[in-house]
Amino acid sequence: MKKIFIILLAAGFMLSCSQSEQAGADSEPDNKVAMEKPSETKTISVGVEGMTCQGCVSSIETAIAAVDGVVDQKVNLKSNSASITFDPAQTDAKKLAEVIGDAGYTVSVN
Ligand SMILES: [Cu+2]
Repeated sequence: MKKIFIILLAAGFMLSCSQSEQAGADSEPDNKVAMEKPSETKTISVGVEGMTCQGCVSSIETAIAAVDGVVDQKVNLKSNSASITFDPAQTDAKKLAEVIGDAGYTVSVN
């Protein structure tokens, strides 16, 4: 347990070093706020009917990826399902189901 604490201390020290180096290096605009990952994400699993090939998977993936707040997704052709991780502050299951529906597939909530 002591060992872990020391490693954490060392890591924290290195982190603060690199941060101060960066701050002194230049004055580029700070885009960190926009790049920040949501603090809380939600993962849903839905059934998707109508997929027949990998092309269908790609169309659904593209449609889902275009939705603001989507962090991760897995569309599975074999199990006719999709697992989507998103920021609940930016989107919700209803919106995602709509997007999949608009792409031409039928969503059934598991
Ligand atoms: Cu297809």
